[in-house]
Amino acid sequence: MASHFEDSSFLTGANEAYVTELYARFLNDPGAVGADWVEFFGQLDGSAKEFLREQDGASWSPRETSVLGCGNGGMSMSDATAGVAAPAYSSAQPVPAAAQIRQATTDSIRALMLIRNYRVRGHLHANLDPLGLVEPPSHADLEPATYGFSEADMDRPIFINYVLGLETASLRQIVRVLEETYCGNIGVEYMHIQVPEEKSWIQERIEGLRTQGSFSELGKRAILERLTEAETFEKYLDRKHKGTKRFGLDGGEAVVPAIEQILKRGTQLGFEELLIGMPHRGRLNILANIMNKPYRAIFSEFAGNPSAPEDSYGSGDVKYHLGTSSDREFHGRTIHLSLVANPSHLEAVNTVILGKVRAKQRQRGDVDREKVVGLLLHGDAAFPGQGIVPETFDLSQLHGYQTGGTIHFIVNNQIGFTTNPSQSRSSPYCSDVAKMVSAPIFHVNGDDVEACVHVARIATEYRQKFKKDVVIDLWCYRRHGHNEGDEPAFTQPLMYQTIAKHPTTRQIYADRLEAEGVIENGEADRMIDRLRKEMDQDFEASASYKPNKTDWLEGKWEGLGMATGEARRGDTAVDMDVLREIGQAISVVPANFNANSKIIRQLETKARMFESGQDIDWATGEALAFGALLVESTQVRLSGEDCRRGTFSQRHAVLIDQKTDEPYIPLNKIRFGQAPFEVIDSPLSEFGVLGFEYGYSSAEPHALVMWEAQFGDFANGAQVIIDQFISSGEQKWRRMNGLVMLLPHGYEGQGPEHSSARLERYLQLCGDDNLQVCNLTTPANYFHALRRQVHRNFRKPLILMTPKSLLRHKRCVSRLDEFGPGTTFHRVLWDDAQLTGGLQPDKNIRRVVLCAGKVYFDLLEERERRGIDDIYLMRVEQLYPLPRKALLEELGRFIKADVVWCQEESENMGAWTFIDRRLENLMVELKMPALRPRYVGRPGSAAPATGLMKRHLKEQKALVDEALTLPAKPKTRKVLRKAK
Ligand SMILES: Cc1ncc(C[n+]2csc(CCOP(=O)(O)OP(=O)(O)O)c2C)c(N)n1
Repeated sequence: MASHFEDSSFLTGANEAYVTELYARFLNDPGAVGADWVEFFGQLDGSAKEFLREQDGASWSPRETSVLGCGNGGMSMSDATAGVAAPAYSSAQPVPAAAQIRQATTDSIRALMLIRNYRVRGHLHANLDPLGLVEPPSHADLEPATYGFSEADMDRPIFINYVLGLETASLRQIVRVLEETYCGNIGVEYMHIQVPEEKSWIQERIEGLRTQGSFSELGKRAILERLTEAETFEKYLDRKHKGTKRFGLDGGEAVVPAIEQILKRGTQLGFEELLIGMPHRGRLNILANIMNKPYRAIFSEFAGNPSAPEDSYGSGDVKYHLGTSSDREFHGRTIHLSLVANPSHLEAVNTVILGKVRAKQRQRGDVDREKVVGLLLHGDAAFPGQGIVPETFDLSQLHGYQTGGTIHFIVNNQIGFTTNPSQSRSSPYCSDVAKMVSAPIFHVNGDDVEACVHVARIATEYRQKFKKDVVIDLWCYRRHGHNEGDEPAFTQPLMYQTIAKHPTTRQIYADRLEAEGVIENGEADRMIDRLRKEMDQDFEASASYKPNKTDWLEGKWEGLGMATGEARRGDTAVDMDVLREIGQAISVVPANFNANSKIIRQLETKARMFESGQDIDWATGEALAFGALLVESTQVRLSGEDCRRGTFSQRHAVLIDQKTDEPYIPLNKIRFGQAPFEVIDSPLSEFGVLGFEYGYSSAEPHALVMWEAQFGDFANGAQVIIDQFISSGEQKWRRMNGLVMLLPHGYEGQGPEHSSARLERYLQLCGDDNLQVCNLTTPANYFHALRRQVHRNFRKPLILMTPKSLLRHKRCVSRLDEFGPGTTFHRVLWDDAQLTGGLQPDKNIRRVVLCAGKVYFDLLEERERRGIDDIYLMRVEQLYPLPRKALLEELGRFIKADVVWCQEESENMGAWTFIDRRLENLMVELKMPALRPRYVGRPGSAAPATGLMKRHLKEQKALVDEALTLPAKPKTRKVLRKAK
């Protein structure tokens, strides 16, 4: 292979002298050379000077006229390597060091370059694939010839100044150490890390032990035992339930001892709680052998029995999605483990775990984020394939979301269902996406279980020391098909021929320990026999096994219960003096705070609201809800894109000093001892952030946790979290959740993409009392809706269509006393005009127009403009659960009226298809002659709204007009007779 040095090298000919001299200059004055040379030469530092001085007794000093020319200290490496700037060496000048110094120096430099490149790329030559099917690629940077070394040079001593622990060594020796360290069964990627301290920490850990773990005999036996448990469990299930789906770990058994190491080392380093998110692969094995779920419980589920008591509520879920928790003890310290339930959607659980970790860190006062830690297991196809993975990394170091680093563990079985790696990613490694946060990555051969345990230990220590994400990429294989009923030879015949002949990881390790004399002949088989007996006993016991409890209302959830009753108002009113106290906090800034002039005007307007007790707008109603919870010691957390200011510049929860950029958060200044208000501008992510807040909320039922979409339609980027967690989690996993989703919604001529939060989608998900879906019209009702989230003894997700133009609508306001004593949330709002005499009595009302949200104000204003007094506007503030009783009562007042459902959304969208039959049922029950509601709104359409303002206005006018236009009154008989 041609070396770069032969054609464009900067270490041959004149450039050799040039670099030699550059090095000498550096020794004399590091500032005299460019920064990249400094870094490079840094590795030769003080001792190298001595080395030079020792040569022939020469005391070297820089020449006045040198090969570098004058004042060329800033020469960069690339200048030199490009060969553009290096002046020719003048042989007429005296060379201060003899040719041998030059030789020795260039040898050192070239050897160091080789060493550096092994650190960067040695992993490419590592022996990672247990099946030996993946040929490590050859790479020129790892060939001595590339640096101008020939075979003849291999045994010449080279000074390398204790790099790799060697002072002077032959190249042959150096390469051997490098191969051992970087190209064994572990391949480490860490040279992309930007923080020198982290990089050198890993380097020391790797080079110190040459990437070999050192295990005591006891440790080795423990590893074998874990491995035996992992293998025997799968084999046992395979024997008892041949072909039944279990997504076995077979081929990746080393995962179990490696995780065991994370627990053990982690506990020593301060872990008190570990939250695990993982896919289906190997889940049952983790449940049994890491979480210590009794074998009998798992065997009972295999026999088709439920995982919870028979009479438990909910739909349940398949056994390889279920979560559990347990306590384990290591060295007298207890660690609480939670394996979180997850849906089939790979990787979707990632940020849910992060949110839970963050909430639990707060609960434990874990400010250093070292007691509660997240562990995420991944598949090699899912990790690069699913977009949630980079979103997860993106959250890892952000102030509002950081959890002190997640340990990522890729169970890299080199296949995804039937798809080969070459079809499932463009990157060389499945782990490459982790480089976006400069995470160190440990690739390891899953058949070298000690290497796996060793990297698990380094990864755990790295996480705990640097509080950052770290990745283990454990290369293994999948012994069976994607699930146990699948035939893998259909698609990967050669791979599976190799697998069929390949001994198990346990067998390989048992043989090794036997050869080492750690275990006796036959001892490994006895371990298996012992376990089989234990499993036989549990198998028998599983026939009568009855799960005796569900764990869903324990810990922080204690005291909460199932939702019952219809109105479920909660006690949400707040004393007037507390409201005023909050009002004061949110309408003034400290004297030394330089507020923006427009903000000052807004604050003055706010102050007037509280003085008059009138015209409380939406954002102020919201601030009152937050503030009242905070003074009641309830934590409030809101995150979403630009939500500190608010997409519509309405919230201003954080004010920025115009001279210093310092933030000021009024809601954190209500009173001493209040709970904290956390309001976070999220990264531009929906899936990841919504998952995070869902996770946070599921771990902390006593906080108000909210996610806000920039516009409601963007929430569809988080559809998996909505479908798989928010709407169905309680039924599938008996996990309640009180998350609030704030979704700006309303037809205001902003085009197809900013009008609809897709209300219809949420309504279609409603069933089993799983959600609350509201489209509110008053700040006071918004206030009560938010407060009731934490003021009742159950938790339900709240999906809120939130306003845009109504944020500044002069009629979308409430009085201060509507937040005060005696007030509550209303699921249906009646027509205020009737109270002020603007409407006929009930019996004369000819039409009831039911609606929700913003269209109410369009209808109200037009009705007033037209002076109509026999059309009643009834607002359905809560669409699900539909307030049946309240609607029966209210509609019952207008038996003879016709009923219109008016919406601004298209007929195939909005609430119509949801409410149509439900309203009809109510009307039938009330025996209303009109029998059915009539639809008034935009006709069905593909795009939610028009992009043309003129057309929007025309459409809006038409639907309001239709809703308010009554059929002509039937002519009386007398008139008819006259007409004849
Ligand atoms: C989001 C998503 N898409 C598709 C699937 C269907 N599916 C289940 S497992 C699997 C292959 C996963 O491969 P990998 O991540 O390598 O894990 P392995 O099963 O090999 O352990 C696929 C495509 C899924 N569960 N989730």
